Amino acid sequence: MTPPFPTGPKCSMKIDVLTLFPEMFAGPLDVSIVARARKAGLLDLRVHNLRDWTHDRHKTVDDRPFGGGAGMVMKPEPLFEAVEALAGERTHIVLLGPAGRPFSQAVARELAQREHVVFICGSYEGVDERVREALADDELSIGDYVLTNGGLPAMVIIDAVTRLLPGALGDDQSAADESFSHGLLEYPHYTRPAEFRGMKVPDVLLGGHHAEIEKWRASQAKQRTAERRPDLLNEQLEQPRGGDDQPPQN
Ligand code: 4G0
Repeated sequence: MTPPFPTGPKCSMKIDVLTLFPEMFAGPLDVSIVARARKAGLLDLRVHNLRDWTHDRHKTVDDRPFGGGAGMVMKPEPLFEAVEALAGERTHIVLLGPAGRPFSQAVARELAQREHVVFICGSYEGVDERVREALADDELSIGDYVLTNGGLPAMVIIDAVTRLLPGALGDDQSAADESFSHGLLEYPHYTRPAEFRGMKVPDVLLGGHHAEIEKWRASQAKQRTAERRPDLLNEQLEQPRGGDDQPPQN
């Protein structure tokens, strides 16, 4: 799925995706901020069919597990050949799987610093362990649930990373991002009308007293986080936030 526009060397990030279902990727990555980042040359995203690196008539990508058991396992050969064709010296290779390191905003910031990332979207019951051992630099999970393949996790991560690329968001939007990077949930937002079906916008927001508004928003964010995600408050004490997390060395 190469983009219908030229992608030059001025791209700040290149992403290659290896998947058995490249059709999945049309849609989410062709709208909104990700589409705009691609058109602007900030992101060079290429989705590849793993079957392009098979050699047999049936384009075989999986096989029965040694030792027996249900399900199929993805063969190492197509994955190794694909990665060897796509990767350079400075490529970061990420496997998507439920046993991976938990994905988070901090991990998104980490990935956004890379110049080239290859995502391997596993399917079936998993991939041959030698892919994890000798090919992948990292394994990521988007949450504690099992999906039919790694395509949706790859798209989730690409979305989260793309909006962090310099120039991907408008000035209004990048300012709005800051509250989450402080590690709290967002404060409540309102727009016109000031009263809708009997529901009123809090008076403090209508007064135009900037310092009062900031105080109210901070207290709302803290209260909301305490009620809904007390774990985030603990995390703030244990490891103070900041966009300066260091990426692990390959
Ligand atoms: C089982 C990621 C299933 C093993 C992928 C991949 C959920 C997630 C799959 C693998 C996935 C997640 C070892 C690559 C594919 N499901 N939670 N399904 N391996 O991020």
